[in-house]
Amino acid sequence: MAFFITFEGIEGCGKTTQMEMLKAYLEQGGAEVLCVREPGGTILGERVRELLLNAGDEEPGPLAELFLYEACRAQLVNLVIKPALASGKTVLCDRFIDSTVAYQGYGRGLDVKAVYAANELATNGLRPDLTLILDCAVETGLKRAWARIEAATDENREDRFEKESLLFHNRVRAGYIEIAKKEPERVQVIDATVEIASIHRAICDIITKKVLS
Ligand code: T5A
Repeated sequence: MAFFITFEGIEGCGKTTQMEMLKAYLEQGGAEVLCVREPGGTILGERVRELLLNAGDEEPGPLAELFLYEACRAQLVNLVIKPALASGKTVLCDRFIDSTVAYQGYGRGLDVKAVYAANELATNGLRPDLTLILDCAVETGLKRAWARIEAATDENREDRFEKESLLFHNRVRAGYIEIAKKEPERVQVIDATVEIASIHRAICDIITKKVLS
C-alpha cells in the first residue's frame, strides 16, 4: 500500500540514519520503498540545495530562502513523490513541509500562517500520512552534525545552518514541538537521545500500529 512518511527534527537528530533503517525494515516485509530528501531529489532541487546549504558570497534573505525551499518541494512532489505514490510505492522523505514551518517560520521569524500557505501551494495539498520528529537537545544534535561535516571528504561543506546560533536552533526545536501539538494524529515525537537501535525499534512499533495494522 502506498504510504508517505516524513522524517523531521533539528540538525544531527539522526533522521537520515533512521530513514535508511526503516527502508530496510519495510523492504524485508516486501514493500517497495523510495527514499528522497529535501532540499534535493530532482536536478533542479539538487542545484538549489547547493545555493541553500553552502555559505556563499550572498546569503538568501528569509523570504528568498522560503521560496527556494518551496521551489524544490514543488518539483520533488510533481516529478517524484506523486508518481511514486501513484505506482504503489511507500515514500520516505528526509524533511518536508514541517522543516519549513520550523526553520523559516519559528527559526527565521516569518509569519507561520504564511509558511503554511506557501507549503500548501507547493505541495498542492499533499500531506504526509505519518511524520516522525526525532527530538534531542540542540547541543547533542549539533555535536553529531559537526562530527559528520568534519569527517566528510568532499569539498561541499553543507554547514550554513549548523553555523546558526543556539538560540536559532532552540527556536526550531520549539517549533517542532508546537507542530506536534497541533497535529497529534499525523505527527509523533520520538526521543532521539538514546541508542540508534532503540530509536529504530520505537519507529518500527509506530509503523506496525499506524501503517501495517
Ligand atoms: N531546511 C530544510 C530548512 O531550513 N527549511 C526547509 O524547508 C528544509 C527542507 C537541510 C538543511 O536545510 C534546512 C534544515 C537543514 O539545516 P540536511 O542535509 O537535511 O540539510 O541537514 P540535516 O537534516 O541537519 O542532516 P544531518 O545529517 O546533520 O542530520 P540527520 O540526518 O538528522 O542525522 P544523521 O542520521 O545523518 O546522523 C548524524 C550523525 O549522528 C550519528 C550518525 O551516525 C551520524 O554520524 N547518529 C547518532 N549518534 C549517536 N546516537 C544516535 N542516536 C545517533 N543517530 C545518529
